[in-house]
Amino acid sequence: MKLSLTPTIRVFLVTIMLVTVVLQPYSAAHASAASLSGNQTINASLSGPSVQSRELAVMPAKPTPRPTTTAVASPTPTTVKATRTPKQTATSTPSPTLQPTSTVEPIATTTTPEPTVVIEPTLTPAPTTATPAPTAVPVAFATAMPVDPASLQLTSTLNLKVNKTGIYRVTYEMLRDAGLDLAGVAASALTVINRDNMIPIYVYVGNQPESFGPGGFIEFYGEALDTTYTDTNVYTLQVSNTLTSQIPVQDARPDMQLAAPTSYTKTLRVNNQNKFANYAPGTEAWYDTSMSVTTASKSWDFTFQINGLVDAPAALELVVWGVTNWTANPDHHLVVNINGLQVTDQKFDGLVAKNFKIDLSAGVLREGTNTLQLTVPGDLGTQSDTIVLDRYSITYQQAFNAQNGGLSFTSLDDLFTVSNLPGQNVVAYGLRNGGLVRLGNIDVQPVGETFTANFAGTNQSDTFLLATAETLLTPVLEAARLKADLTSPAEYLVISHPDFISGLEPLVQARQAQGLTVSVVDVNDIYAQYSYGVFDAQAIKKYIAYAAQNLGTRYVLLVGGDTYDYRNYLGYNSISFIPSLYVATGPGAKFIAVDPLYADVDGNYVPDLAIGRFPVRTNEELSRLIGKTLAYANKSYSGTAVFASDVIDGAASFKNLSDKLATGIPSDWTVQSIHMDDLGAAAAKTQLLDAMNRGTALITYNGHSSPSAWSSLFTTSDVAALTNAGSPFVAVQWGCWNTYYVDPANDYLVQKFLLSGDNGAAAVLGGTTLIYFGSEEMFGPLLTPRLATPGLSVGQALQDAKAQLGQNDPGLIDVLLGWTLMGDPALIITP
Ligand SMILES: [Ca+2]
Ligand SMILES: [Ca+2]
Ligand SMILES: [Ca+2]
Repeated sequence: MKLSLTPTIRVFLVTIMLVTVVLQPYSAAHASAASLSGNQTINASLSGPSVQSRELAVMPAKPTPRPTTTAVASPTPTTVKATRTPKQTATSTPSPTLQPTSTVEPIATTTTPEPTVVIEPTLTPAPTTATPAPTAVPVAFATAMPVDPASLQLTSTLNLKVNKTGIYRVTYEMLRDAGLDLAGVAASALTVINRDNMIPIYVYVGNQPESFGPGGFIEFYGEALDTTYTDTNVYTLQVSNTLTSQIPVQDARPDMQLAAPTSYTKTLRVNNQNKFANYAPGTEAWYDTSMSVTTASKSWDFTFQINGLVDAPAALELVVWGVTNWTANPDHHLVVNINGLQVTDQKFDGLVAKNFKIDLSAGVLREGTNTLQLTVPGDLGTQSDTIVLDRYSITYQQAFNAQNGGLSFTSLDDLFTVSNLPGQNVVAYGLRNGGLVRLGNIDVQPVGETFTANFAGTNQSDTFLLATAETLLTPVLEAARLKADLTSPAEYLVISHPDFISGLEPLVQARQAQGLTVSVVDVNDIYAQYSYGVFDAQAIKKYIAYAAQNLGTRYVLLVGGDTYDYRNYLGYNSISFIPSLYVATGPGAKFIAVDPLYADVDGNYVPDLAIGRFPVRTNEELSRLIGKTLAYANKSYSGTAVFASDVIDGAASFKNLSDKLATGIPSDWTVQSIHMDDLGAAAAKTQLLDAMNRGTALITYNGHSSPSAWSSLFTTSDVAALTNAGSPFVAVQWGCWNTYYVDPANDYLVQKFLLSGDNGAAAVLGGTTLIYFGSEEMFGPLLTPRLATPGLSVGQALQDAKAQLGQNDPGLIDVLLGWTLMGDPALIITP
């Protein structure tokens, strides 16, 4: 069986070992003791089953195990480097090499992130008797309205952070304990703001009827986010001079002569985010389970619970990805059973996301535990069949019985009866087109040990949210940030996680001494002003665009490491100090971290500023990297370069490309060529290590690579043996994945070169994705001479080379965005 490839694209495969890696106790470098900022609250309650085995991000590369790892060999193909003509087409996908090849069993970290302030709710009796007198006629639903900034008293502000959607209650006492005592404030002056809109709130003033105080509370409808970066939305409580948006109370006194419906249509959604796949063909990179067979059928069971099933026709929606991509069509065969009954049999082709909607007859679903079984028969004659379960949902008829203290449903009727409520203080809201009413005069009756609530519907299809007062959601309270001045001139703009700001001083002084205006900005101030306090990489992009247009910014340095596991699905507690933007760089690389996109101000995928990152996680790492950056400026070995290359691979001669790039170096430099084709692996490695150790300004490599190795020439474990302390080099890596920096559990070449000691590199350039040989043939000759140009910074050299490349080849996203700088963009290779 041959891989499906278009004639213009050649993909080189090598066989690597499947390694089962047992990590050492979680590296301090990843789960640093550094405090989590308020914007990086980690959701401790992960939904779904705990992750038993964890895979690395799918990378067509060979991970290098840490020193104490044990490896279990099993051959698996993987893509290391592809050659192609410069223009990509969407039809080539180097699968089945996309299949995950490694599993990582992390040792649980003992580092527990500092929690943000969580205020335990004070149980407050619900105002079932204190509800304002009901009106007999329906009231208008209250909706959000733009806020008038002049009406706000900014001295009294508190952030209310929510990560679930529903009705929230925050009490006077919780606010007081968080530092905001609102005793005596008129209810009408309390304002909750989200994204520059006043949202409607319900205020119960408490024991004194005149103004807010003890026993009082505020209720609001909080909506969680669901982005790559966070589930946490930020609302701000402020005191306003003008009347604010109050939620009206609707008389919901039930007419018990009417008949209440017995069920509503419920959709149970199961989206376990167990593993990350950067090749994912769907809309997001996280999936539930990868299912792979060769020629023998295999089945996977997924169980889900239904409590309160009303037997009726139902539906299953299944989102799966075809992964393997052979010349055969179809590549995939999937049989779906529910509770032992086959409900569909599907065949499909290629690397693709499929959304199957399957009707289920009455009787298929059961009360209690149900089993979705997915079977991959492996009977298509292909070498293997890999299908990924991304998510599924079940839509069925559900009785009106509360679970976990409440119930939310959408239905149309004039009377509703909700049973199984754990308390008698029932709070209920109606939601229509984003507008809210609070329901008054609900009839609550004890039934055995639980309670049943009866209330009038509206005969419109409204959403109702019921909960007992004790089970209402509680926001996390946090002092709102004062507005920082982010308008200082910043030719050299540093965007830093707060942990590292004080440690940046030596670098700031050095750049100021060059005559650059320097501004160091706390990334949390950027979130506060550009994303309403929400943790979002887009805020950083917006601010950089502002700085480019208004602050004279030419250089951007991001200070802080990153992880692709922003929402801690894997439970490693890895921290994103500065998040990354993600983009598709090719047909098999869909979710790729790319800092250069931050520097693209006009949206054409060509960077407009010089940008680099210090991927540090501790102040010790920052200190080392600044030390090397400044030492490199004073190096005694300027004008020295090494051009090393991998063995030839078919039509891809890395030696030839290396020699071609070396012609871009000025003739007064000392250039050493180290070609594996000429020397063999062992001698080449010896010469390379010698060159690194004696002090060489520029070390370039051409060839197959991974996050942890340059072919067999150099690996992460070789860095520790380098003896070039005080004589760092700049590494320029032509190959795939060698600059990958967002793994949540492993340090790779980037971190080893830059951060592990006083040896290694002062800056690293290369790919964070699968890079095409043809792209590098175009880009390499543009970049190399610029790196050697006297006085031209490495960041400027990259920007200029990409600008020139983009004029003729704007589609080469793999290098325009996937080729990055880890280090100071103002670093100069040749003074
Ligand atoms: Ca998913
Ligand atoms: Ca196929
Ligand atoms: Ca641009």
